[in-house]
Amino acid sequence: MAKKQTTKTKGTPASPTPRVSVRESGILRIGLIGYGFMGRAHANAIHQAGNFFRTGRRPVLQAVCGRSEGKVREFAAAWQCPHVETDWRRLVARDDIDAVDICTPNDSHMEIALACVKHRKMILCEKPLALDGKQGAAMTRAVEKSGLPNLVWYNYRFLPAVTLAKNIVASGELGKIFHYRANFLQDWTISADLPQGGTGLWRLDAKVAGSGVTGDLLAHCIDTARWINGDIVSVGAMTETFIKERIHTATGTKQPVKIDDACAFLARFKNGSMAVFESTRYARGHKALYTFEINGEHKSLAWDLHDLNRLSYFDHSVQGDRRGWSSIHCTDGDHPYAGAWWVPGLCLGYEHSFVHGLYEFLRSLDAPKSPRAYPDFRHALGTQHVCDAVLKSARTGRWVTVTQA
Ligand code: SOE
Repeated sequence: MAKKQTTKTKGTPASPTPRVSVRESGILRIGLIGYGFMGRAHANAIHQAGNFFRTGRRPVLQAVCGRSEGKVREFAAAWQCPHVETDWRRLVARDDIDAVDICTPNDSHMEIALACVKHRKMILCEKPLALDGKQGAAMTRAVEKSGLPNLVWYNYRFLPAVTLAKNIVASGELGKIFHYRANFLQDWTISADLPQGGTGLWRLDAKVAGSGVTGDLLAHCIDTARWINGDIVSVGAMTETFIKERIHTATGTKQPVKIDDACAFLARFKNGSMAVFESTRYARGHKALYTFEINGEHKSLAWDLHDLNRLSYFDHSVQGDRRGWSSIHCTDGDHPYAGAWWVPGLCLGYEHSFVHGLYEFLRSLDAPKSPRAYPDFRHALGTQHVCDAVLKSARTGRWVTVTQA
């Protein structure tokens, strides 16, 4: 079936043209640290990226590291990974690794990233960048000084409908932007019996996670918002911790819960628009409902993770009784990334966002001076600063000016 030509949108770095074939001249050997839910999402991206997108380097999963030898061997067998380590320091030091993919809980990102710099490895780091802006700044300084390519896995921006929203806003079609609003709603921590700490539940332990929904979920919304609508300059926030004590898996005793279970904040963008953000793990019925909407002078856009292939679009210039919201099914050959996959009309899913993120990273290795479509450490540091400002505002009850990265 004939595919449409890829259209280029003015001023955007992110309109991928995967069918332009670049000669494959090498491989990128990736060492993955951590093999949980995110480890699987990343391993899948490493497997798929080279088959669907041609760049100068084909990614391969060269080694995987985890503390439990049995489990890590099982993971390596499932993902056809030839080498296994049980100490991340050994993985980072390996000569047969070009890039390290950090898929561990947040409190270890900094130490591992600094070791990667020491061993001259490129870094792909799971979000959020660090526990806070102070750590994030140290990591960003080190990686930038080293000149090593670096990415942080804010994956949602790589979904075709989200990239299309970015491209439409960058073209200026919306006119002046008035409003940005985003939600990320879940319900998995409502039970008071759920412990904190340990595999899967480290997200409830502030020492390991840094924060609750702010760093885990709102960070995604903030990354997308800053990418599409520019810098956030000030925030006014409130947070709540609904369950004050939970058993800690390490001690078996009840300990105070120090993460934010829910957070809502108002924000002002540099471009003059205003925003409302909300996230909670207590929205009964919602498992992972990420939505955003942007209202401009001429047009509005809206997106919903539960219907991730669609971008809703309102164009005020349409006259008379045909004026209304339309729904763009972003699966055609000229939608971002879609032309590299199936025939028009067939859907992509959550996992493709990681494949596309890795593709953008590989593409930028071929053209290091071109603008990047992926979040690097500096962009993720900007997001971290917004998270810090949100938490400070909630603590003090005052508006906070955001430190710019
Ligand atoms: C938390 O439940 C979580 O898995 C986040 O950690 C991810 O970043 C998000 O994409 C989905 O929800």
